[in-house]
Amino acid sequence: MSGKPSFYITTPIYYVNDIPHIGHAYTTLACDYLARFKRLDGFDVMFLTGTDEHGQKVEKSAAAAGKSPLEFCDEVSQRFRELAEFMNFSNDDFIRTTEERHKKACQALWKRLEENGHIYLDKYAGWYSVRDEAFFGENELIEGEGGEKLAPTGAPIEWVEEESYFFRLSAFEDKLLAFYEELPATVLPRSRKNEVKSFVEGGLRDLSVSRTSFNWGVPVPGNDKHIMYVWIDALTNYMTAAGYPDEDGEMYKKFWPADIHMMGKDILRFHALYWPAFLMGAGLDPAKRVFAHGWWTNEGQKISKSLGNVIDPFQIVEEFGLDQVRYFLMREVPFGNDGDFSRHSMINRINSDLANDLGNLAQRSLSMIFKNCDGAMPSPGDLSDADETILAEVEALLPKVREHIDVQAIHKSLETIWKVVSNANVYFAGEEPWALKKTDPDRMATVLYVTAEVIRQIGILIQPIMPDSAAKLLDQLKIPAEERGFDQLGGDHRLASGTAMDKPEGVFPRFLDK
Ligand code: ME8
Repeated sequence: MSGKPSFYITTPIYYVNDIPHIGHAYTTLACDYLARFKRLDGFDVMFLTGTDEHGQKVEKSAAAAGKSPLEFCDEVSQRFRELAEFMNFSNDDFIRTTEERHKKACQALWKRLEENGHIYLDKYAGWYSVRDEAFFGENELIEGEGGEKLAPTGAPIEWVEEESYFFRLSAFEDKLLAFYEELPATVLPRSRKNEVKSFVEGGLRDLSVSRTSFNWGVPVPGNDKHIMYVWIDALTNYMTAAGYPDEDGEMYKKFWPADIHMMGKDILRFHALYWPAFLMGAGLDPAKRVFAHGWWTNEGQKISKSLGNVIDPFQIVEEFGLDQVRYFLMREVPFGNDGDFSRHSMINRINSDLANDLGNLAQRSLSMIFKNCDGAMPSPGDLSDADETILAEVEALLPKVREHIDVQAIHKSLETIWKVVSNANVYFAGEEPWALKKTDPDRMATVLYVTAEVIRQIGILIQPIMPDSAAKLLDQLKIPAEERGFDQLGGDHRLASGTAMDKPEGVFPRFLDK
């Protein structure tokens, strides 16, 4: 293992009762962006995603498809793996809760909770929603159109009465409230933290953590009539992948506690409340941060299978291009807020930020170098104030971008970079290198060199969001693979003059709507 600092980031593990859609792609993309950023910034990164394969919901979906649960899980889990490859996600591991390593971790955690006196056997009588895989109190229910009782999410519920193990969640109120205040930002965005805090302050009831009415799950150690509640099983995946229960192992020592659990706001309570309580109960450290991002709608409507408006990530990438979709999803909506997917805004982003701003700047300056500087990177003469200013701006980017990354303000990290792209366009247009060609070729060479150097640094900085396009830009500038890390940013690593260039090709085409 290297002596680099570590960074462990996780996505939720997705249910296999549904094929992947834009919402799943969004969460994993956000993690991919952060993971790639950290790797380039010198961290030893572990980025985990995977599938949540146990529970009643999956068992029912498999039966409806006429398949055995495992057969069904194999197929859908594979679709999530394909999505990860297709979207160029750089996950280091892909976990499935049906794996043996995971069963081992779940049972070890359970035993620890039991040994520590946090689990007891009793009887559960109450409401359960299979769709949410969650229990609800009478006071949380809402009324459906026909007057029927529904879960707060609108999901149908059933009355459950069975013997069940319970986790003493009620004993963790004070510890949880202290934990939220212990680190500067255990739960982000801040509004979400307040939401979780008020829920805890309202009082916690013990949590039913086993079921006897179905089989598809991890058996409770010592009493295999009971299957573990699917959320205790699912949440443990984050530890399994870090090598738990081998607490002395290199992996565990390096990566636990995780730095960020990323998810949508729908499952915040499980991550910011149950999960830290389980871990505290087992005497283990909770993750340092839980980040709950917002919810995507489609052209203003809730995305749902029944409305038939589910956005297929495979299809939009086919249509708009991979890096274009990656950029749009991370740039369009303040990360943490809800967002709306519309073709109109997608096309706008592609054509303005990518084709016009960055694409044109790169294509125009590199073409001029190829045509007018003997096909090689020119040598700059003395730098003017305007040259120094734009170079200083690009060289000051990393700490600013890093600050946004540290609080997962993903949109701001991109906005900050694009502000410099936009200023570089103003610089380029103002210097008019095409006019200097005749009047002052040396000055033209300097302007082109400075612009190319700005593009080099922008190219390095945008690798996390658009890995393929950034690689094309850096290839055109002849930057070797080992000189693309963030340690190459700044004034000490400027472009070597005299390097032979190829005829550049546009990296960001305009999107022409049919
Ligand atoms: O909840 N907008 O799995 P899941 C944004 N297995 N994000 C969305 C979205 C939308 N419209 N729809 C889905 C589960 N997501 C459990 C998790 S973790 C230990 C167990 C994303 O397949 C978002 O990240 O229902 C949300 O939290 C997740 O998919 C839910 O995935």
